[in-house]
Amino acid sequence: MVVSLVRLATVEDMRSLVLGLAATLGLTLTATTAPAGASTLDVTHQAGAHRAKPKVPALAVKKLVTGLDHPWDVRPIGDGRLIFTQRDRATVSIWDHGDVRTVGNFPTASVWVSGETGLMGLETDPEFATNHRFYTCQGGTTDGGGHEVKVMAWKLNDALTSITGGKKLVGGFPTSSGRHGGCRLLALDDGSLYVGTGDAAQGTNPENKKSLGGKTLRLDAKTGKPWPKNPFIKSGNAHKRYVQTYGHRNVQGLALRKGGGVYSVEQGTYRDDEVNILRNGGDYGYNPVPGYNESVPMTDQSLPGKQISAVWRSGDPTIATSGGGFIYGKRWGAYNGNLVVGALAGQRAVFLKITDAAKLAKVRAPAALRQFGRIRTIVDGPGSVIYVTTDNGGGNDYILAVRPKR
Ligand SMILES: [Ca+2]
Ligand SMILES: [Ca+2]
Repeated sequence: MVVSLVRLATVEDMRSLVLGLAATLGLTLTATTAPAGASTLDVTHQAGAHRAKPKVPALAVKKLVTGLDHPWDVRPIGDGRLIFTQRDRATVSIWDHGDVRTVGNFPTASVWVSGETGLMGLETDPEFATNHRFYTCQGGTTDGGGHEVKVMAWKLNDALTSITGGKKLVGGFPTSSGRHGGCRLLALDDGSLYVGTGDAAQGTNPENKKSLGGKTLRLDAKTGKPWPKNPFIKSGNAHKRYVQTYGHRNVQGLALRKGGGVYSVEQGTYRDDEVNILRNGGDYGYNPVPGYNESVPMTDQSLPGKQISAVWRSGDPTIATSGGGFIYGKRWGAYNGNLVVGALAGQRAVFLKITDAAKLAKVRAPAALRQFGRIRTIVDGPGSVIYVTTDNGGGNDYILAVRPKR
């Protein structure tokens, strides 16, 4: 048995095993009494001993960058620096130890800014340190004079002061007034780029696999081509080949769990914001027809086929969830491994403990993050820091640096 135990790769595997063993032995261990680093042998030897519960840490919150307007997304780029987008200003900026500089040559005037749409998701290439590539999801104007949401790839110069090249990876995401424009990006080490899109407040988009709206998409970050493992890769329809999951309303969060897949965050109607675990080819059950009928369920199991239930949902009313990220580090204590989700209308950050079987175990919303108004995006930084963007507008937004207090 020991031989099979050592093959277990992840902390989550170990935790569930510890719990399983504890149940077998008649112990009273719970999820919170099995510390992340505990080995199976520890538990066996210390059966009945009291182990310290991971504590819920107090949070230290610092206004790191001020004077922003709808900062939509942010990434750490090494040496304590950050790169971030502002939605309506349609700028890319770099924060370098107190100095903020706007990246030169970014074509701000070409970004279509309307309502919820503008310069939104940003992602750095996994090899950004050497290739200086990053990606944005943004509104744009089509050749025919209409509008679209699209994903662009950019390259920065060595000094990280200016754009030296740009390329459209994929476009043609539907638009209407700018409502439900999505749009979040997540790059994985394997070279794939995930995109979470909005349904443009058009009822037929989410369940229509030939529309890029109300989807998660997956593409090759270098070429912009559909990722070869996509579920409909053999389709004759060019859009459908990009689709990874469908039946979404407005995907504004994508989060990679270490060893445990990719999760999405989307905004509900008047009820049921959702966190979902993405299953290749999965239907997430939003079908607001006829017209744009928002009285339908966020996951309508009465649709043909199987609709995948949410891991977490807000219930009624919604809190308007946007970006989310898993956070890691021993100093986070009971928050270590949580998915942290920003809420706009709810003006908070929701810390979700999710089991390795993708089941919700605990929900917390610490008071320290309830005093900055609307929260857009949560990003795990190096060491024990998370970056949080606010979304209040009026040029008075922040990027917050949040740490567990020692
Ligand atoms: Ca759903
Ligand atoms: Ca069904």
